[in-house]
Amino acid sequence: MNTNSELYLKAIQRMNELRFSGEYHEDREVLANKGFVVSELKIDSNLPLTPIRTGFTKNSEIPESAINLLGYVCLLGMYPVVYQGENDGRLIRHVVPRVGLETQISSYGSSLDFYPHVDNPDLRLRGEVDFRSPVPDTLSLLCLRQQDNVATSILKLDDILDELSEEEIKLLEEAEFTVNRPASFEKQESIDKLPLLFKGDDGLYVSRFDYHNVRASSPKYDSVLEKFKRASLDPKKWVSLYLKLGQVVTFDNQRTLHTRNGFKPKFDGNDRWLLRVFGLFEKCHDKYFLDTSCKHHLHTKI
Ligand SMILES: O=C(O)CCC(=O)C(=O)O
Ligand SMILES: [Fe+2]
Repeated sequence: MNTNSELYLKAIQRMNELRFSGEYHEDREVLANKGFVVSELKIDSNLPLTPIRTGFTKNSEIPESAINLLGYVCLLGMYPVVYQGENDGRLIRHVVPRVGLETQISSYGSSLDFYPHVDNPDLRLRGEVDFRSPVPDTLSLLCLRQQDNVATSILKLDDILDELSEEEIKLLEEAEFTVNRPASFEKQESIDKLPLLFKGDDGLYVSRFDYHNVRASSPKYDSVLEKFKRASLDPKKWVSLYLKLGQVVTFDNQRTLHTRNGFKPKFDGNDRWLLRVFGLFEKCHDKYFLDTSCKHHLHTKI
């Protein structure tokens, strides 16, 4: 059995223990209503040093944290996944400042602001119909170590759309935008002719906005994209979370945007360290898995 499947089995067991603790009863509803939810999980008391060079620590070195996070994601009703070309196929991503990647705009970067974005925005949004794998429905970030003044901020998509006219929203629904694959992917590619917004059958919008990685295909769409970008930087729309040790935030990746401000890494092994897991509201069809040996690893063909 591969590492992801082993971890998932343990997580399912842990999910039941967490459920019967009664602590997390309302979390699923809060996530659905607010777009994000913050909770607390038990983490390992003896943590190894933050992996600033490799960006990787074995699950066996952080067993409580890894299993509690996965168990909690399952408790929220999510199916954990990872994407081809990212994170070596492992479900848990270590969000740490890595030596040499200070200026990278990714979960391994540090010194630059990571502006509002949706993770993996080049894939298929909820409700869209095509062959691509689904954009993650949720992200969960569990804090193992924190540094002063580093916030993960969440913005609601609807708060941005409130500032746009109907005509402007229509322009963003047209397939006239190019999305670059984020820096965390091994291969840098881009995909053309995508809409930035999609309206679901429930009347709610989802987005693939990524401040650093989208551009308009022609000048006709430039000004609305600029307006969206400006609105996304309005601090009044941001809920800034200074996650404490053991706190976990889960947010709807398509109905919100998230950001992280720049910070100075210490590179002494006590640097900021979050664990990240992507979730889908439903397990997807086998055809999206890279191969049948791991039913968590999605292909990212575009
Ligand atoms: O470091 C954070 O708080 C967020 C990082 C992030 O955007 C990500 O890992 O997708
Ligand atoms: Fe992100």
